[in-house]
Amino acid sequence: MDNKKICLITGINGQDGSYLAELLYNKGYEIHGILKRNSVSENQTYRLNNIFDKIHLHYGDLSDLSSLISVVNKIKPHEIYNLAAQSHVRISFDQPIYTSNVTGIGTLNLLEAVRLINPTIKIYQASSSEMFGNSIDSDGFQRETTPMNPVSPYGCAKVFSYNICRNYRNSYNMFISNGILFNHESPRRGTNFVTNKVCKEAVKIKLGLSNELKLGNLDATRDWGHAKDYVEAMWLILQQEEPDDFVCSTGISHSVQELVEYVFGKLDLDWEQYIKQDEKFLRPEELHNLKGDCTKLREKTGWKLNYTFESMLDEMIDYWIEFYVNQK
Ligand code: NAP
Ligand code: F7E
Repeated sequence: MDNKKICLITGINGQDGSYLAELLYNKGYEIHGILKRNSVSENQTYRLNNIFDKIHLHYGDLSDLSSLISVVNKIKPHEIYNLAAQSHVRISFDQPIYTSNVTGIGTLNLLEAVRLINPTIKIYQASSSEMFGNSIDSDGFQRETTPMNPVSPYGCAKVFSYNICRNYRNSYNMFISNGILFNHESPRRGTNFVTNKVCKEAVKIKLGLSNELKLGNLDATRDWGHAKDYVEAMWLILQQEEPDDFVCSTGISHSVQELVEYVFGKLDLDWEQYIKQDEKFLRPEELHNLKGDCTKLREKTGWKLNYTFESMLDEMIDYWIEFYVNQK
């Protein structure tokens, strides 16, 4: 009999989904993922290039309950990692209803599919530090007990998902855990998120391919870690004896300006010559400061960081240098 663990990853072609698929493949899992239909299928799976022929992809969409029922019924997973979302905070102000339907109600669709088919399947829910909004404990950190006051449609949708997961866990005795992850980045990060936007555009300026970078708020601070470290936390969270909720963070925060200074400095560029402010990148309501305390995760699971803020950005800068130099 084949004892291979089977997992289903929603959002498998996203930043985190692709790293998680690689991690779980190396741990011996049979990997399945859902992919939503896109008119340009060529680019949709580029993050999965390393393992494309070793995984199983199924068409599915979090907003389509019937597709979730079909795939859960067909593959009979032991673990589901729900990473699919409209995950961009600024865009959630432009598309609040779509974001709520996918990032909020989409989670409920998945929970219902699992409850109806096999409620013993373990579920990881990709919760977010964006749920805290501007709540901060008196010591400057956010942790599992910090009140949630979201300041974006994305944050509101994630709070719904977080709460409905806890409600299903308590009501139906299901194994559902929330990872409350702070910002995490990598060369696979979408280039409309600030870290990869800054790395990509600074490299273009260095190579003479551009001469300015338009940004929004430089004063906000974030607790930035590397996605590779954070997918390890997702797996550890589902290996615990009991379902629970965990903050995952580095405990160190930097402002957007510090991020810019580091990246431009690394490339021997004077950032003040190139940065322009553009209102287009401001949010109607900003989340000002994020810094997480992940003591519970470290103590209960032994999770450790392998990357620093600097080594993560160095990897991202090197990725873009190689990308543009090879393209020339
Ligand atoms: P990402 O790169 O934006 O990936 C999102 C994934 O969801 C993509 O694979 C996307 O597919 C898929 N997706 C979007 N709408 C869908 C739908 N209706 N049905 C099925 N799939 C859909 O995000 P990420 O950075 O990997 O983050 C993973 C999860 O963690 C997300 O839920 C995000 O909100 C959450 N999170 C992220 C961070 C962070 O800092 N990265 C922090 C906390 C929480 P397409 O690309 O084909 O559209
Ligand atoms: O913005 C500021 C912006 O879009 C970070 C998502 O993964 O993490 C992510 O959400 C900060 C904000 O990430 C630009 O105002 C300045 O203060 O990279 P971001 P985010 O909004 O923190 C959380 C935890 C998630 O869960 C989300 O899914 O940078 N900023 N200028 C800018 N941001 C962007 N995108 N673009 C700018 O030009």
